[in-house]
Amino acid sequence: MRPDYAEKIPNNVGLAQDRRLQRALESWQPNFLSWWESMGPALPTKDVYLRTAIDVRGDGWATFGHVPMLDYRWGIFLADRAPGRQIAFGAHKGEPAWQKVPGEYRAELQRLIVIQGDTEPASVEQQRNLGATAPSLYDLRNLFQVNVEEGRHLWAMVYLLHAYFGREGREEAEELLHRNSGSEDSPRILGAFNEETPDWLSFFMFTYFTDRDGKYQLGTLKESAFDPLSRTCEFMLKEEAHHMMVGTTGIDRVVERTAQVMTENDTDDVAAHGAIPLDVIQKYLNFHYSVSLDLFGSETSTNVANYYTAGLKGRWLEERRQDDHLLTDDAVQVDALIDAGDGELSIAQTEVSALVGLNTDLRAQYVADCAGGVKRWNRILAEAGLPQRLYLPHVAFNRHVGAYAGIEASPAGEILTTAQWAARTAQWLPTDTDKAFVRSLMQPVRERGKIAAWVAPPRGAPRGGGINNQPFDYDYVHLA
Ligand code: BYC
Repeated sequence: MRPDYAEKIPNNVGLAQDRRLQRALESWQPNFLSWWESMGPALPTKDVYLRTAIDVRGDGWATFGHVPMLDYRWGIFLADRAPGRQIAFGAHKGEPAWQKVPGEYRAELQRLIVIQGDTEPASVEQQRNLGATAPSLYDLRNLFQVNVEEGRHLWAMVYLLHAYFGREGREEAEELLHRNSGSEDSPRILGAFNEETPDWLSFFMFTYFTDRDGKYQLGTLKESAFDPLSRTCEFMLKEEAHHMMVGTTGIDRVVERTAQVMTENDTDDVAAHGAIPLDVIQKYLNFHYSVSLDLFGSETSTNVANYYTAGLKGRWLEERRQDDHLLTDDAVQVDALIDAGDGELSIAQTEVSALVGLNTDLRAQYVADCAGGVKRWNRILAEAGLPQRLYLPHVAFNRHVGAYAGIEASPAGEILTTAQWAARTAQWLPTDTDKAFVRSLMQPVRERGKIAAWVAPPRGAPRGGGINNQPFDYDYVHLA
């Protein structure tokens, strides 16, 4: 299906042929726009150099131009249908993928789509005030690109709810605009999406660690037997790559600037020179990594086993796995807290059925990917001739979901008493002083080609290094 871009809601799902659905979505649209105005980016702008998806093929998914943000064409785009697609795993393996929702899986599928949908507007809300302190117009533009695409990802889930889940789906779509990040009365569903993103170091950490959970969760939903969900997630993943880039290169640039100031001044204490000390970067990393690990659920989960067996949620790169894709006879080792019998708890592993261990399987892929970032940042330190290194804390550190939720552990993985934790937590997690210091550095820079002192410009600046082959000093954002 070729996209219809002339319509009120751009789409490649043939919305014009389904008047009822079209009317329902068109009546949700003004609610979305008023949510965007009240909860989306707070900084007033005239227009922003944005990528808009107008097609899923060729270059159509990345059409660049200056657009007023409220006129951004949020649309519904599914990747092309793979003719004859078969279910790749679980009890329905080998059967044709579903074009409709089977009655027996309706509740579970709806829940997965609602949880996914809930994270998208949550992240926009968390990032609402960052525009005021952007370190450059280039970064400001990237923030807004991430925001509009998270808005589009909300549309993607709302389309599924409206098109396939009837009245309940429409009610859930309304709720997605009513819950709010950090709200006392109606918070967002998952923990990490109720945390604050008050500064740009947090933003880069969030787009590195939390968006990366999104990448892996979308990867498992792309395997879904429910074909419209699979095709939606496939296209979302394409856009998600830019969000990963913002996080990865954002932290690169913070580390690079810190390393530069350390070597120029022959000191670790770069705060006095307007850069972010490595130990503060490590504390932010510790926080965002541990909070994002919580997003994978418990190490063992009957929910995930049921999702897999039913064909609703697969594994990362399911079709490349060399096994029976049923997993009924397999076992895996998962992290656990073991009581040796003397009341002494220890961090160890235990064997469970592969099906109930699937959250651990996905988390393991994620952890390996995160280690790639740390390697990059350590290469930057090594190239600057510095001996210090960043690291990923132990999976038991600062956890609120899963096997280690009930204990305190150090980043090295030693179990601590409550008193030991209280005495040392300030060494490992950002303190109010750290946060206030980082916030004090966040002075906006709004001149073309200029950048704040705490972060390096992107590689290739000022002539290159920008978006869509534009230079770093391009006029990415026109402020109001
Ligand atoms: N916070 O059986 P368990 C993204 C609940 S990010 C609060 O271990 P399960 C994005 C859980 O719901 C990706 N509650 O969990 C990134 C369950 O409740 P019920 C978002 C939590 O079900 C950046 C109970 O605890 N997408 O796209 O195996 C920017 C027992 O849990 C949490 C998805 O997550 C938590 N952290 O797995 C923008 C995919 N963790 O059922 C976007 C859809 C667990 O007993 N979601 N609980 O009432 C899922 O696949 C699963 O629901 C989860 C949890 C992986 C989240």
